[in-house]
Amino acid sequence: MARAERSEVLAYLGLGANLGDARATLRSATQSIAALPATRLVAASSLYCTAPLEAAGPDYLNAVIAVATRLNAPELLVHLQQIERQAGRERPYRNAPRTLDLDILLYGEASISSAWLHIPHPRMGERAFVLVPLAEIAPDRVKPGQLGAVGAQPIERLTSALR
Ligand code: A4P
Ligand code: MG
Repeated sequence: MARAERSEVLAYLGLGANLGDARATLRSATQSIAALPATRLVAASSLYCTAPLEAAGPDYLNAVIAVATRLNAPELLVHLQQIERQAGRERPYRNAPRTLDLDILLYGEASISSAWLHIPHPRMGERAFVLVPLAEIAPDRVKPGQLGAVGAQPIERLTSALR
């Protein structure tokens, strides 16, 4: 179907960074995402400082944003990976510190499992750095009990805004 004929889908994106000026990178990435074709920014969580989970290196800054988009999920992923590359993202090993990580957490109600795209993001339900900012902007997308289950993971809401 041609993009203009598609209806908008509400997608939730996880943003993370723990190298370089993470705050500036997340703000700039949010602006770049808002400027993607057929896409508009609907909501942005606060910025959160989080301890690395299953990873080494400095603390992360994390946030979640909501976009309404006519891009399909693979198209959205290609654009997000381009924004990651523009931020200097390198992938030396799994869960390596990174200048920018952009994950599609949810794409409407879609359930997708392909070689290179899994939606909902398979690990989102185990992670305070996803669930806490997601609950801030979309409490209905967090299942009862999930927040309690990740309550021991260190996460601090920052007073400065993402945008
Ligand atoms: N891919 C599959 N599904 C998706 C999706 N829904 N969104 C594929 C985005 N990409 C998806 O991703 C590897 C491949 O996953 C991509 O090529 C894409 O085809 P990547 O970004 O290159 O690698 P990654 O970031 O190491 O993988 P991933 O899955 O994003 O890692 P995780 O599991 O999200 O963990 N601790 C704190 N405090 N904060 C963090 O942000 N992040 C991680 C990364 C670990 N610990 C952290 C944080
Ligand atoms: Mg990623």
